[in-house]
Amino acid sequence: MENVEQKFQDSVNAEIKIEPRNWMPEAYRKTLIRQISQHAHSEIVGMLPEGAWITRAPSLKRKAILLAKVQDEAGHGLYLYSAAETLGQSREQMINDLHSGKAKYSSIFNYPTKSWADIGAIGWLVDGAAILNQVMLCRTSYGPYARAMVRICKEESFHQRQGFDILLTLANGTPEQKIMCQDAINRWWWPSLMMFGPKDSESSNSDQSMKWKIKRKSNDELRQNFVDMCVQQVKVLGMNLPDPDLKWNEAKQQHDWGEIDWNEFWQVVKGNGPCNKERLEARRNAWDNGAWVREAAAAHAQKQKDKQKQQAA
Ligand code: BYC
Repeated sequence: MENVEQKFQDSVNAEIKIEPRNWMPEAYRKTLIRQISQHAHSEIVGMLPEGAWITRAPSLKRKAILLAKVQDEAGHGLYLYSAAETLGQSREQMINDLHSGKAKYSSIFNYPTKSWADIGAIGWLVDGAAILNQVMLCRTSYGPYARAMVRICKEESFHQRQGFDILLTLANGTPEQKIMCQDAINRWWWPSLMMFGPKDSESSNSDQSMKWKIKRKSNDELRQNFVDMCVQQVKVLGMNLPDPDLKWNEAKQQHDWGEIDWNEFWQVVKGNGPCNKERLEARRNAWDNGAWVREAAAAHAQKQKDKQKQQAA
């Protein structure tokens, strides 16, 4: 046993991708199923806050772009569920775990989208945070997850730019539009920092995930990269980040920033955020209302199979 485990770790250390047919420690399989399925759930639940603005987008062009973006998120969810299935977890089990509240999804999607500017802030900040985290995952040690992330990252880059473009338009607009823009940045800034997960010192999975090269950069490292990036980009918007403690640290060559409200983060993760109940209810309803589609697809597949059998006979 020790031998196979050592061989596995040697492959990981040598940057050889682990594939579904390869031996892997049970705990590696489990942590991947946990992370990939939670990632998939985040993509699917993440369609809801933005989906709420498809009917209210300010122009036909903005509506078409938003529609495409939300459809992209559905696609990301599907690639990720497929990647998790290669580890032996059924799609049904993953969905059940989401609906029962057993599986987590990103805390960020439990906040409401109150104005059109929120769609810009989600694109710029939420997709921006997601990209930093996901670019690292393109090199994650499990082959199917890494390959899914390559395509996802390309699409996320477009998402981030469309969000920034929405905010830039508002930032150059009327006084009311400028206020809307700043208000959305104020509300989405801190929850975006929370997306990277707890501080490294509180991150229960990080040590092992770094050893297995599932994670390549720690939660705090990525959060730092994000803050440094946003400080530059917000200048282009002519807006402010809502943190009086944000300042350049010459010695570190990085920015320092204020304390995240970790109590809020854990409350949201535990199901007590502003929209947790609404989000899960929407997902459960979508699943129930889509039952006839799944039944029809299964009946069609069976019919095709029977036809092929008849032809072969
Ligand atoms: N929210 O030990 P840690 C998108 C949990 S979607 C909720 O650091 P890990 C998009 C964590 O699961 C992008 N829970 O964990 C879609 C763990 O609990 P469990 C979503 C969180 O896994 C639509 C516990 O806290 N991205 O881009 O090493 C529209 C301790 O944490 C959160 C991904 O899913 C959180 N924010 O690191 C627009 C990326 N943070 O599971 C955009 C893939 C932590 O032990 N995931 N927890 O019960 C990852 O990279 C890692 O799982 C994380 C956390 C960095 C998130």
